[in-house]
Amino acid sequence: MRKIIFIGRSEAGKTTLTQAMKGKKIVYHKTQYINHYDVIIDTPGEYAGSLAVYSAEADVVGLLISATEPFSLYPPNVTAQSNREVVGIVTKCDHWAANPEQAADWLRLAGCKKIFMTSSFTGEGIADIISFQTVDNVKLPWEEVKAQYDHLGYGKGESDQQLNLNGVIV
Ligand SMILES: Nc1nc2c(ncn2[C@@H]2O[C@H](COP(=O)(O)OP(=O)(O)OP(=O)(O)O)[C@@H](O)[C@H]2O)c(=O)[nH]1
Ligand SMILES: [Mg+2]
Repeated sequence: MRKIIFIGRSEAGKTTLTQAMKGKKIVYHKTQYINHYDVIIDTPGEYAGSLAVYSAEADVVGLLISATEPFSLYPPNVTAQSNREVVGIVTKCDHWAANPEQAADWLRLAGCKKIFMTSSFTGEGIADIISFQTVDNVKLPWEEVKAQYDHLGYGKGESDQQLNLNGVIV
């Protein structure tokens, strides 16, 4: 699994997304989870302006923006500050005031090539992020949670990334 760090302003939905991805069962086993399986790093909203510093903590950066935002705080091409892959994550797509396409455009302007459309409330897009992180055959406790999301009708969450590790396609 690739470790992902969530960056976004306060109220973007980072903590809720983290919890949705882990599932209640994993939150319950938090100590063990942190010691052995921590592949999601939740950050405070204040980290949003420090992409260069904190992205080194992880393999991938998830830049979050809520679909309800009236504007974007991300400067154009801000992803260039990071030496990690930076993917965009639009949150709260379920919200009555959501404008997911506008939010996705702002993330593209920020430099994100890959965008996930998500809702931590309905489960939309959650399985896709988990699949995106999965680059080996390590089975994580929340694979079970992912299986539940797979049944929600948003697709199987198949990653479109085919990584070739030591000659083995995963
Ligand atoms: N409708 C809707 N609301 C959401 C969703 N995700 C989060 N929220 C709400 O948005 C608010 C902020 O969510 P948090 O997860 O605490 O946001 P955060 O990015 O962790 O905020 P900070 O910790 O302050 O940086 C809460 O009231 C959540 O219930 C979602 O998918 N849909
Ligand atoms: Mg939080």
